[in-house]
Amino acid sequence: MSLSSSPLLAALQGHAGSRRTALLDGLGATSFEATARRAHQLAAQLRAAGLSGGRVALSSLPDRSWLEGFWAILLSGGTVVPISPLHPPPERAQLLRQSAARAHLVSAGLPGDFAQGPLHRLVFEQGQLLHPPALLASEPDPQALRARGLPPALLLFISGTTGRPKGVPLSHEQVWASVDTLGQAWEMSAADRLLHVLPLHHVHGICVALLNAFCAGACTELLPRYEPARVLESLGECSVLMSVPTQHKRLVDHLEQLPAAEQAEAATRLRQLRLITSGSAKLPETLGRRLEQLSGQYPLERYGMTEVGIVIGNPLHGPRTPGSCGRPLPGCEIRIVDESGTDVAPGEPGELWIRGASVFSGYDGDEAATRAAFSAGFFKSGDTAQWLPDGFIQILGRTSVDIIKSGGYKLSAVEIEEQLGGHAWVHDVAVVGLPDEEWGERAVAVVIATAEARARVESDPPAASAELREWLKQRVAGYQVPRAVTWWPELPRNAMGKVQKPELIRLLQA
Ligand code: MCA
Ligand code: AMP
Repeated sequence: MSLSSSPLLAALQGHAGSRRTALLDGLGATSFEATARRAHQLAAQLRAAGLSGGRVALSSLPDRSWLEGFWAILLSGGTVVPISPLHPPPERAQLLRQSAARAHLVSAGLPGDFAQGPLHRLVFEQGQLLHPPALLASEPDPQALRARGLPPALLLFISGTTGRPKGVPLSHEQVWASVDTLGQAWEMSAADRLLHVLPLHHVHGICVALLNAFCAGACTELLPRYEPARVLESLGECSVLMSVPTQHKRLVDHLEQLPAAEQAEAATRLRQLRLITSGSAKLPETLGRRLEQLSGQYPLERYGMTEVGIVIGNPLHGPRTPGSCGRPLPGCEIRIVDESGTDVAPGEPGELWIRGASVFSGYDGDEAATRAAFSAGFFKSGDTAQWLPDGFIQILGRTSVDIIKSGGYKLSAVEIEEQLGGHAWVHDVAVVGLPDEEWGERAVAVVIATAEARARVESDPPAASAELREWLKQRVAGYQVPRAVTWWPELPRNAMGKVQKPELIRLLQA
């Protein structure tokens, strides 16, 4: 595939002449035409710097610069590696190294010292590099570039069951398959306005929300952070809201405590939405019902993963099944299988397997992980599920106790344990997820202090916990920091010495 045959870039091109508003952010409105024009300008500068065909990291606040930078990297023939400002410097540096990006495109809206790291930093504003560099990378050979074909559109990082995040490359066709399937299933069109409240380093915020709306010619209103009052203010003019369950809960909690007249006014705004979706984590039925009470619709719950895009969804029209993430979307094949890989009967739990055009081809530079993730052409999700009547699917949980879903973010217990293990007070540590009304699951770290630190920890355990959390916050994004750190004399282990996490969870809940 070449640049000219990318369906994603065709969508950009298709809207390039449109003066309609593509994006509303803190700076006001910007059109599809301006977005495309600035992206082309910036792409020309990236090419001039020799970056065609390479991986380029992108960091921006959630505003027009993110979108312009994204399209510019694709137009220059490169791969976008979104690096979130939510990651503190050491984590950013690690992701940049692991991504093998050739440069770091940084919006001028970020602080001046942002991304002082291992890579060449290219600061940009309004489709222009502020200091266009001389050639950074050797001029790529056009013939070699053509022979290699188009590199992935996106490289995203996810936490797994090992101590290191995995890179998930997604090709132009894979991203497009996801965007197009959802665009059709949800009837996204130029008449829509999406209220965008999701971070821009995951499939949900990038593909399901932003690209879905943009490629359909819809307007997107980007909010810099999730504040229920601000969400309600913006709702009046919007037609679509996509959220994770934690955000729905915050909105409903906020609405329900408003005085009656204000609540009625806010509910009117919610009722103007033609579509409210929920995903990234299980939507508790009681929460769905509370939102339905206020908005007049049970949220459309759908299921996806970074590696596969969105592959299961409730219907746009017709009854949605509470507690279920829906039926396989068009073009997506789903199997639910037992340990031998045999399909289970409806009502029986098994592992969810996925095949389809949006499924990725393998982890970045990790053949062993890729081999382990596929079987008979299907991606093995690691989620336990069951078939319900009428072809609906219910997600029952994760097969690995080391994966925690907190507020829609996937957290790796192993990654957090490895980080905490680097603190001088930590002799041993286990991180687990406990059920939580606000976060779905909340991460809790159980720590055994070193002999040297024991007296200090025992004199004031809450202060020691706060200090450990603060220390970790300098190293990983705030959402990865366990909500609680508790100090124990020992961890439950089996005869082989392995920590018994189910037992630990039971003890923590007792
Ligand atoms: C923030 N904090 C969290 C989380 N988010 N802690 C645990 N889990 C979290 N998810 C921490 C903050 O660091 C802070 O810590 C404290 O909680 C309060 O933060 P607050 O300001 O209230 O939170 P926020 O910044 O408003 O964030 C809450 C959020 C956010 C908006 C719900 O978590 C979020 O954007 N979640 C969406 C994640 C997402 O898009 N996932 C998609 C991946 P302290 O008090 O210590 O300072 S899944 C995907 O892409 C697939 C394809 C799919 O199916 O969609
Ligand atoms: P991520 O790897 O961050 O893309 O997260 C993907 C994971 O989110 C899936 O493997 C599921 O565990 C979870 N997930 C996404 N949507 C849903 C849903 N509707 N119900 C339950 N879990 C979900």
